[in-house]
Amino acid sequence: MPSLFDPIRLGELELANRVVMAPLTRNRAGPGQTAAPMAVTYYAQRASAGLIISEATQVHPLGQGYLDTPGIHSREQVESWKPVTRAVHERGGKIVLQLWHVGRISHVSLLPAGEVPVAPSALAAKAKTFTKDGFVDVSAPRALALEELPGIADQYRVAARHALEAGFDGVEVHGANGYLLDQFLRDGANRRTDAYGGSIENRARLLLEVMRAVSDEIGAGRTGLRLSPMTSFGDLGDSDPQALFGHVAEQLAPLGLAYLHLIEGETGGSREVTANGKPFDYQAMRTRAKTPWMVNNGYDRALAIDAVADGTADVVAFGRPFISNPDLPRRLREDAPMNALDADTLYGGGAKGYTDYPALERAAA
Ligand code: 8OZ
Repeated sequence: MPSLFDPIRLGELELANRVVMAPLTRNRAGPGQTAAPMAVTYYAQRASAGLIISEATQVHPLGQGYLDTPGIHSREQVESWKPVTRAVHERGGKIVLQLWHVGRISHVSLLPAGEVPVAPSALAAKAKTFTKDGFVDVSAPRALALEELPGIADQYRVAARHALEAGFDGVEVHGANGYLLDQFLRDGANRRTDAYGGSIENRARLLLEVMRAVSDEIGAGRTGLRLSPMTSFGDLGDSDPQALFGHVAEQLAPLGLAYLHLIEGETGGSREVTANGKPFDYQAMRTRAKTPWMVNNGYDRALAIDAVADGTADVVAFGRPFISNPDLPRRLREDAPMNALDADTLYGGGAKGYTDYPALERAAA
């Protein structure tokens, strides 16, 4: 039986174990939306993960939707990530960059002067974001013109190239949680009447073009994708997630991606969510994807060990447990006690709640 603590190969990515650090937004970027020096320590402390997925990182200035999140579009940003990837590699770890465009989940105060958020359709989400003035309603978006869409795929392509230049082992495209690519997928947010709206095939088109562009640029074996078929994040809604995500999986299969990363259920919430009265059948989607399978959302030690042992998943991503336990793989292996999470230091701030959670030796001393 495979074990959570066994090595595994996902495409071109060789993982020392199957405990993955999930992408975690921490809102601590430096000037110019660079990775701050503090991030070097933070990620290095977590290098014993089989794979680290970086915090969501915008591919373009219009892709930013919250205060102090890092980017990968400027030269300065590329340089700022190099010490991070070097420190993780020096400790034997692997790290991919999560590529993010928030679409309509943004506020004008976070965007270049005179710009408004972009979206498949000019429909505002009932959602809040965090700005320098605290939590505010997201701004009304404009619909992207058909002619702009090749440029969006190109933003991800360039960002993927930048990620490898910065020393990342690959990228994970953020297709989850109600951001731009998810907005295109769902009929609750996508009301377009062109080739990118309407049918499932049309709504999946932008995501698939992005995945082909990124795979073409850096290799599918270095490219993953995160999806959240059942989340209500971002006020999306979809009439038939099973059909939609089954189609996406089937279309991705020939690409040979490194992995698909599934948030099961409600992001950061219940794993038991239904659509049209039925739970989502993740294994049916997996059968069509024929791709290494990463699962996430509320996994504890027993659930993770069982999921890998019975083959339900190839690898398991942990979010909040990795914030408070930098040496999470060891703690899981030894069934050691976990540090408690400080919910007040998740978003923004300094070293407190970021780089000051102790590893096991120090906790025991
Ligand atoms: C928490 C706060 C802000 C953004 C996501 C990138 O949900 C995020 C995010 C999470 O995927």
